[in-house]
Amino acid sequence: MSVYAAVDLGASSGRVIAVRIDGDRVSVDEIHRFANRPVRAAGTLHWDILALHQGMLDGLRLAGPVDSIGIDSWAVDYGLLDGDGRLLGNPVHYRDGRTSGVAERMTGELGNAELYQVTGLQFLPFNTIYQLLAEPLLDRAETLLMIPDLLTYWLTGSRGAEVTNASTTGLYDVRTGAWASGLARRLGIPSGVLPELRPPGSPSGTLRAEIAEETGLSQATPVTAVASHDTASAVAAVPSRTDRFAYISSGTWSLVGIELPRPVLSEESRLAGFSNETGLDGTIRYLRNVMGLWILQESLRTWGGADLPALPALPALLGAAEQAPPFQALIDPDDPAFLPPGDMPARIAAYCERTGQRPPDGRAATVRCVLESLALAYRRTIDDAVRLSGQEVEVVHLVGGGARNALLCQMTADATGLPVIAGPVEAAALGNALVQARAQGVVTDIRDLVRRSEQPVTYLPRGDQNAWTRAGARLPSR
Ligand code: LFR
Repeated sequence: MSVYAAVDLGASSGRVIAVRIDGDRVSVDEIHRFANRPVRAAGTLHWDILALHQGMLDGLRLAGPVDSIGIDSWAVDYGLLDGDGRLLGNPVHYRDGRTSGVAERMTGELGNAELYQVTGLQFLPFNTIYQLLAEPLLDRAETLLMIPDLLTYWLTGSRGAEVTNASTTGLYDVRTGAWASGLARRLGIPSGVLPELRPPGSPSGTLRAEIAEETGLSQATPVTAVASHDTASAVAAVPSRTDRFAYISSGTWSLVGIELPRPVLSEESRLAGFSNETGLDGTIRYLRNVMGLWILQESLRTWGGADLPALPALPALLGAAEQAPPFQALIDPDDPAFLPPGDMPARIAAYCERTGQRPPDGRAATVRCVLESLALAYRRTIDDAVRLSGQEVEVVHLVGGGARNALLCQMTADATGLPVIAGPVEAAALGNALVQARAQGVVTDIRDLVRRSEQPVTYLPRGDQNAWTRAGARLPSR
């Protein structure tokens, strides 16, 4: 039996998960979960990177001996190291306001169309490239490390840039699979700060002596570069039987798209807001960021008054939402008003007033509004992905925490008219661990193993398709 530690960092919590593989049997054990609480200091929203590092070390100690360790997290954010390898400043949260207006100012120097031709990334104000243009510490930096690469460096002393995460920076050339150094230079970003690229599956060193001591693990424990962008790990673990599938990686964000062998870099695709992110083994994750369960999480936080979502209240609310009348108020989840943290129920009400709708009356109606709107945004995104890529889709795989939300899964099946296969919930951690296992020769076909070891739930479309089509027409197209 082999054991892999998957460190999986999400927007509100981090986890260390032990994945055990014994032939066809795969077990997933959450060893340690710790809060990821962003900290606002002197007007800037930061990640508490030291708490994340410590949470990871605590989890590794609890996990005991493992065959390898891999780290994945959200994308786009980074730390800067000085010439002595010391962290310069605390990594800033992508939801911080420092990037507002940056992209607009930059467009004079380099058009969005030209940028898309190279990077294939949808315009998101928080992409690393825009953060770097607002970064006061850049000229003192020797090395830029994305969050999982920074934590890897702290574990092993080895520096590198894992490819799937590098592909979300806006400084990666999706056509050639190399850093877009020319583009970086033109923007005044010293390309020397960008470390050597590492494909998922490659070794990232072994533990520093001090880390081995603190965790009780052998110093020889290898750290493996996995698909370190959480979405890339999640898509790697989609248990598809066919190429004709769409995926929804549903957590704080919903990443909705298809997998392609080559990027789609057309002007139409850019205008529709699609990204070509790099996936495992050079695949392209052709997807759009849909604002996701974030709107629901922030609503729960507002109602609960707590710092973390009041999860115990969720099942009852979902039950009430199911009974609430359909298609009352609808929002466009991708409206920029929903990006920053804050009082989502108030923003939903404001959105409704702005668009001539009556705001949802009470919590159940608000939850129904969010879920129906999300299902419609999924439908819109899958339709666009099919149209722009020419790839047909016959099934939707919904993975990540959202796969637990039966109402959302059923609505997605109803809205898209396609079967929805929900699960695994732990897709990112599984993808993370199975890339490690493959690198050690323990696994050959990751998706095949997920298919044989997991029991996903299938939701078939029901109800009146035309009602969803009419409701979809109430949302703006992208
Ligand atoms: C999901 C995710 C998305 C990325 C967003 C910000 O956790 O990684 O793929 O666009 O977070 O980094």
